[in-house]
Amino acid sequence: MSGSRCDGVVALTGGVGGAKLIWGLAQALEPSALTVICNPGDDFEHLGLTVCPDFDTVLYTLAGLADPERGWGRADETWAFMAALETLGGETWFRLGDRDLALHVERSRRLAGGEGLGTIMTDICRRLGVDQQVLPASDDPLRTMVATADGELPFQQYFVRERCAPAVRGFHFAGAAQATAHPRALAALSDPGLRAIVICPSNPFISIDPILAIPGMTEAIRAAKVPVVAVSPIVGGAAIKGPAAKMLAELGQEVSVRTVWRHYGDLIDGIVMDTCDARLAADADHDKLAALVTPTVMTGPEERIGLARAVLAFAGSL
Ligand code: FO1
Repeated sequence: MSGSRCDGVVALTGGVGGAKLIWGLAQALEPSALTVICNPGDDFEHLGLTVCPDFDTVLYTLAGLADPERGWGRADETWAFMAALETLGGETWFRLGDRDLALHVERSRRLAGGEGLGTIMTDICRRLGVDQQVLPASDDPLRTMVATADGELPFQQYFVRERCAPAVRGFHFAGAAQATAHPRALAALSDPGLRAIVICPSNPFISIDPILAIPGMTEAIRAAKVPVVAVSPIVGGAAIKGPAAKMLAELGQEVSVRTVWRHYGDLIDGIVMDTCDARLAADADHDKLAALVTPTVMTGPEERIGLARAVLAFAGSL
């Protein structure tokens, strides 16, 4: 693949699971051929800083800095700031490691100076050696609000502080209607060299829907007229990581890859499901959707690259 900066593949992603596939795609493609659009819905303001968890997970993963156990933050982390904050009686339910804190302080300083989030993060990507184009879906704030049996909660309060305990009733993406899709994301989606759009194995309801809720984003994906393939985060009736399975059950949905492909509807041309869900491929066929049955659990680098290659070949075959 060659040509302009944005040709090749556009991938939509949330946090940990999506970032693993992004890493695999980054090994399989020229850096200039991959544009990543990150979920902004998990972002929030905390301790006076702008936190962008899904973007940062992709950034640290591509930079080789991510903590493999936690799934978020940096591997070479220390926690002196959090310990000092605790002594002062500060808020410690959401942890920012010392090195991660530097990213947050610098991002927030530049945002306060009037720079756009995408511009700041492109510069930070370059400084950390990430050559792929990684973009927030929008420079504007978009915040996922979770309707629960106990009332509405901002996403990180539901996810981290309440540990996903309250039963979920639905979601609201505050600011989505007013948000402008990032111009470079739209440019990548309309690039003549684009050959596939990949929806990573991220939670459709809370990681991908916030991106799709931004005016013009879904339209741009449809207008691209290239194969759109989604990789299921639900494997064998369970989520690989995170609260997706609990959430689907609370929303009264079947915990199955079928729910994933029906959620995306005619936006996608293909669904990638794990070998343990092979019996559902016939149902996808019945829904007039192409299905790829392949191992999707990314336990190590080989599996990430293998899945990336399989997804690209599948998209290329559609
Ligand atoms: N997740 C936690 O469970 N606890 C934390 O204290 C926490 C801190 C944190 C700091 C920076 C960051 O980028 C992510 C962080 N996460 C933490 C992960 C984050 O809340 C979620 O994993 C994502 O939002 C879901 O994709």
